[in-house]
Amino acid sequence: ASDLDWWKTALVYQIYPRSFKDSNGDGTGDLNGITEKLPYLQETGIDAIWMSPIYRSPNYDSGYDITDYRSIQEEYGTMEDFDRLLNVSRGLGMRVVLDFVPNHTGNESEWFSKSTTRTSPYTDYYVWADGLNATDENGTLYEKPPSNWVSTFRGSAWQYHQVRGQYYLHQFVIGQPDLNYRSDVVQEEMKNVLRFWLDKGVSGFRVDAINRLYEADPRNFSGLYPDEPLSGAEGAVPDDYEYLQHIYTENLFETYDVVYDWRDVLDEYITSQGEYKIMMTEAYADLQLMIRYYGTKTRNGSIPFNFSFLGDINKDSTAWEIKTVIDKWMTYMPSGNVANWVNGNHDQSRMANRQGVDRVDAMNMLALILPGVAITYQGEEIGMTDGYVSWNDTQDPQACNTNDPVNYYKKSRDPNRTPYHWDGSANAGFSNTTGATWLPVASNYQTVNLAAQMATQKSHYHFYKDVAAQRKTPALQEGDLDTRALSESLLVVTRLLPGEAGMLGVVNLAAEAQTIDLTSLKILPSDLEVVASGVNCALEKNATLTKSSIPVSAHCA
Ligand code: TEU
Ligand code: CA
Repeated sequence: ASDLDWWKTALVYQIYPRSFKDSNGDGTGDLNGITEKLPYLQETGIDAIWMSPIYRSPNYDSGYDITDYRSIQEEYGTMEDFDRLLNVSRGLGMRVVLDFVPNHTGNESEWFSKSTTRTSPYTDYYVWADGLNATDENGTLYEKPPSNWVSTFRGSAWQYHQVRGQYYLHQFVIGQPDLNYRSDVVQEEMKNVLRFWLDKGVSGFRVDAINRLYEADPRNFSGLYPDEPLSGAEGAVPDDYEYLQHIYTENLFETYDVVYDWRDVLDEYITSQGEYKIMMTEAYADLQLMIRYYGTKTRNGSIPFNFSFLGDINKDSTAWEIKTVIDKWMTYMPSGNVANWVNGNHDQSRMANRQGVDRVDAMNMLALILPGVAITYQGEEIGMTDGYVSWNDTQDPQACNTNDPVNYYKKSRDPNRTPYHWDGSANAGFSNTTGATWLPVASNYQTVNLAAQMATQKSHYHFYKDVAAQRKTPALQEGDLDTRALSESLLVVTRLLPGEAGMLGVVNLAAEAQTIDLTSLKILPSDLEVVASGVNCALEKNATLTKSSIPVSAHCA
C-alpha cells in the first residue's frame, strides 16, 4: 500500500510497554526492549506498532495518568531512546502509533497544580464545580458532590480539592482529573500535543476513552450538573459504575467535532510528511453512536475501534452468530470507510480465555483476512492466556478499588497484562532481573512461548505469520467480502477480486474434522491451495476464483 493508503489495510500490533521486553533488568519493560524486538515484529508481518502510554506518570492507572504529554516515562528510557525506536522502525518499514490520552491528565501534572491555584491560563483547564448543600436525617448541614456521577473505577466521580475549595471531575481514578473541553485554551493545547509528536514523525494515534470527553453543560440544567438516571443493573451498589446510566457523561455530541478537528490537524502532515496519519478512537458505545466517529458527509474523522469480537463472540458462539457479528459492522459502517477488527487489548481478558484455546487461530485469521485494519494485542499471536495475579500483587485500580481480596479478580485487568513470553527461560525471557517482575509471569510460559512456537512448524505463531504474509496479496488488500455460515459449526469467508486470485477462509467450530463440498457451493473450481492452516481453520487461495462463481443466495449443504 502507498504512503497515503497504508492505514487502510494496516496490521497494527499493540505493545503494552511495561510488559513487552525489559532491557535493563529492573523488572519493567522499556523502550530499548521494544527497539530490540522490532525486527521480530517486522518479520511477523506487522505494519505498525501502537504503544500504550510511554509518558511520565506516577502509574495510578498504568501510565494513563499522564504528568507531562511531551516527556518519556523515566523507567521506560529517554527521548533519545524514543527517537531511536522511531528511526529503527522506519528503517524496517514499520510505523509508530502513540496513545493519546485527551480526557484527563494525571493529578501530578503542572497544568493541574496551576489550575488548583487558579493560575492563568490554567484556571479552567479542568472540570471544577462547587459542592451542593444538603442536610442529613438529623438536620445537620453538609456539603455533597455536584452530582451523583460515579467513576469507572468506583466511588464518586467528584473529588474535593482543598487548595481550590471546589470539586474536580474524574471519570476514572482520583489521580485522573478530566480536562475541560469547553475551554478553547484546552482545545488548542491538546492540538499542540498532537503536533509535538507528529513533528517527530509518528504515524498517528490511538485515542483513549474518547467517549468521556464532554459531560452535560450545567448551563443547560439551571447551573447544576444533572444526576444520572439509575440503570437498574442487578447487584450493583450505588458507587458502582454499572449502577447508573451514563447519558450525561458519555458520547455527547460535542465530542465528535473535536475528533474531526484532530483529523484536520493530522491532515496538516499529508503534504509535509507525504503520509496519511491513522487515528483510532476508543469508545465502548452503541454501534450508532460509535460509527459517528468515522465522520460526516463533510468532515473526516477516525476509525472507531470495533470491539464486537471482544464483546459478542465467546466460546459458544456459532458460525451463524460470528457471521452476524462480522456483517453487522460492515452494514453499519458508512460506505467508503475502513473497517477494523480488535482481538484483544490491555483492558480485556485474552482470546484463549474468552473464546478458548481452540479458537485462537480462527479469531486471529478472521481479524487478519477481513477488510480493513487488524489490531493484535501483544501475545495474542502466540495464544497467551490470562496469568494469575494474587491480591497482594494486584496493581490495577479497577481491582484494588473493590477492596475485596476474594472477588477482586473479576474486575482485574492485570491477568491480561502479564509479561510477554519470549522463551522458556527465567521470567519467560522478558527480564533478567533477579527480583520480581512488575507483574508475575504467567505460570504456563514454558509451554506457551514464542521460541517454542518458532521451533515447530505447527503453532499459533506460524499460522499467524502465514496469514499475515497473505495480507499483502490483492485479494486481501482489496477483495470484496462475502461471509457465509454453512452450518452452526462451519464459517466461510471469501475475499474476491473479479478475475483475480481470491482467498477463502474456513473456520471449523466443531471438535471433529468436517468436509465441505465447495464445488456444490460453486465457490471454487479445482486448483485450491492451502496457504495457512491452524487448529480449526485454514486460509486457502485459488488462482481462478472469480466473483461470478459466487451464488447470489447462500446454499447450505
Ligand atoms: O479505557 C477506557 C474505558 O472505558 C475503560 O474503562 C474500559 O471500559 C475498562 O478498562 C474495561 O475494563 C481506557 C484505557 O484503555 C484504560 O486502560 C484506562 O484505564 C482508561 O481509558 C483511563 O485512561
Ligand atoms: Ca471528560
